[in-house]
Amino acid sequence: MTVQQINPEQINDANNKALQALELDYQHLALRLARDNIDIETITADAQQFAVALPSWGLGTGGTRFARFPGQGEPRNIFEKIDDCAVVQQLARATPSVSLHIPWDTPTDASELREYNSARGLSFDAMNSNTFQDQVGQQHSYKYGSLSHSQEAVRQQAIEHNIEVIKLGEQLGSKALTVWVGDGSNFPGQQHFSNSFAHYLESAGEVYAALPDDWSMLLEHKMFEPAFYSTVIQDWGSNYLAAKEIGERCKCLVDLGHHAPNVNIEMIVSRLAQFGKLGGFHFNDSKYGDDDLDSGSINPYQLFLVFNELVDLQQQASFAPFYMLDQSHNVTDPIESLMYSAAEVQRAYVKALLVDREALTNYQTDNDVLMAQGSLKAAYNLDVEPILQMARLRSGGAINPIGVYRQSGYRAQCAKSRPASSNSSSSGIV
Ligand SMILES: [Mn+2]
Repeated sequence: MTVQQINPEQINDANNKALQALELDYQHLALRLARDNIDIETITADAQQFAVALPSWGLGTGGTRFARFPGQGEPRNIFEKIDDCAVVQQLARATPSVSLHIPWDTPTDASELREYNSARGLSFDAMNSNTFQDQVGQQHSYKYGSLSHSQEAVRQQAIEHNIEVIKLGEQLGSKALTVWVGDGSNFPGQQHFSNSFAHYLESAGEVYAALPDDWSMLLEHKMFEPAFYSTVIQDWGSNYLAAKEIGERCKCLVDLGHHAPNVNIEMIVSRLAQFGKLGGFHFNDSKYGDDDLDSGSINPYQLFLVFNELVDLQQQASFAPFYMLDQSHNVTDPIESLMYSAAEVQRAYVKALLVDREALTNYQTDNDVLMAQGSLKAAYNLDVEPILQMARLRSGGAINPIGVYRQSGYRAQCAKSRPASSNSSSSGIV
């Protein structure tokens, strides 16, 4: 029996009220798609299968390097974070797994945590290590880097941390390690570019050597921050070089916010995938830099274009990258943002499924530029909301997840059962 966070009767009542309108909208869309020889039932079934992992750190209110404004009833430990993830999944039905961040989420008993998670219908996605900040009692500081540090003892400590994360992940049923390091420099001359990259390759290679056979290692690049002059794994080029050097199951992870403004991310997706090195995705949105805004909130067309590449790849070969939301919810209720964002990512996926790929290929071959771009726009401009709603309904979720969530009073209940801790206004970036 799955532990239900929200009363199922409440979901049923709300769904029953919304059902008639949904059925009409769905029938209308089915007729519309049938004119293009698309079977709505196939698309809805695909939408039901779509999954994107939840970041454990996304359940608390985020912050910037200036301040954090705590929300009410924030989760205080990994079990409460899982409770909140279960609410997201129960209502929105696109997020069946949780990605942990170690040591933030280190459990005292791994099997207890695994059981708690699966009792709520969830599994564990990629594990995230953390060598971008110092932990209490740690012997060496990461102030000047971790896996790429100029001193061997620091590198060794960072390697050992990553190996511990793998071991914990094995106990939890995870199948991937995501490695992001903040290593870099703030001044010209501070760091020897090729030496630090060589150190990184050697250290990451040692972590890879400890990887179980059925695991993937995902390297995440980020253009800048916390280092503002140079970053060791700064771009997809450095990432690709590293992943290629380290081993076959070492792949690149693309975070939408980790590129320079206006960079063509969908082309990066295509390039990495073409050479078998696209391993995962962190979804979010941005206006200026690594803003960590909600997926699809600023540039939903870019999200669609990314999925256009992913669907194209999926249809050519077996291709199963790790998908995760990676957002910072500074001014919204994290549960609401995650439900909304999961649906936005799912929406981009569904729209990408509707692209007439045969026609697109022909337009490309004939250099019919207007119709080629028009065939993408035709899919993007369709309103697929009835498909998303029907997918949620059929998977046991809510037609209107945010409406049901607000009605349930879950947050108010948490505000009572989870009093704010004394340091809750401190801390910055999640
Ligand atoms: Mn990320």
